[in-house]
Amino acid sequence: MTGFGGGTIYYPTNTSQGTFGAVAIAPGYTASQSSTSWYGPRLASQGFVVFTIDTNSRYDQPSSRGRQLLAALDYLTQRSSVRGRIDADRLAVMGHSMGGGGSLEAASDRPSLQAAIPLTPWNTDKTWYEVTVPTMIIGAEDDSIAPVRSHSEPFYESLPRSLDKAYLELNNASHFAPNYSNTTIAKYSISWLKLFVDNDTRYHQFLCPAPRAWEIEEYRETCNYTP
Ligand code: 856
Repeated sequence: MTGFGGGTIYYPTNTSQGTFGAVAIAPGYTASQSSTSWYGPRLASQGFVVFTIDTNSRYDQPSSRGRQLLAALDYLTQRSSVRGRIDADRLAVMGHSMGGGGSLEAASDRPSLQAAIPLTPWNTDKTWYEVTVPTMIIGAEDDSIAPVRSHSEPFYESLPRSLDKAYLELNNASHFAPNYSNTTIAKYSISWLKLFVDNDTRYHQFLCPAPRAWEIEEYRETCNYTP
């Protein structure tokens, strides 16, 4: 293993459907892959190869977590035992907290990514004008570690207006909501991955126009996507 701390690969077992897109997911500060493990079966069951990673050190900062996400995708597509099941042109990143901050770093550094989904992201860098990767930021209303007013919201607003971007704020949820099986996170992150990694336009209807539901405190989107 080079460039990241290992991890677990979850993958669709059906090989008659061709190749699948893949997503690497980074944990937050001091956390391990166990904090993101629920995404493995949840996303793999929808047709994605999922790599929940550990970081080299539990104390790595977002910029390092971003580099590790990209190293994990390189391992996944070039050297892993499931590389033959993956379409290397259809890759995405996700991450929680400092790992979510890392997913923004990865999107900034590798524009060829097809999607990024930062989950209650934390970063000292508040400006992401340079990102060209379709990005859905998921914030939590009651987050006191990465408050949406100083993290998710400025991140979202700094992304280019021309970008396919969305901001979903979970109602009555804490910083740690993304660590536990969450139907709202699953529904919208799967829709984002389906639309931008698989180019499956059937999922556009779930993202635009803005959904209204009690579990969503706020939703912003550009709805720039045109099939
Ligand atoms: C838990 C990010 C000053 O920054 C912080 O206090 C801080 C704390 C936690 C996290 C994080 O990644 O939380 C996820 O594993 C920043």
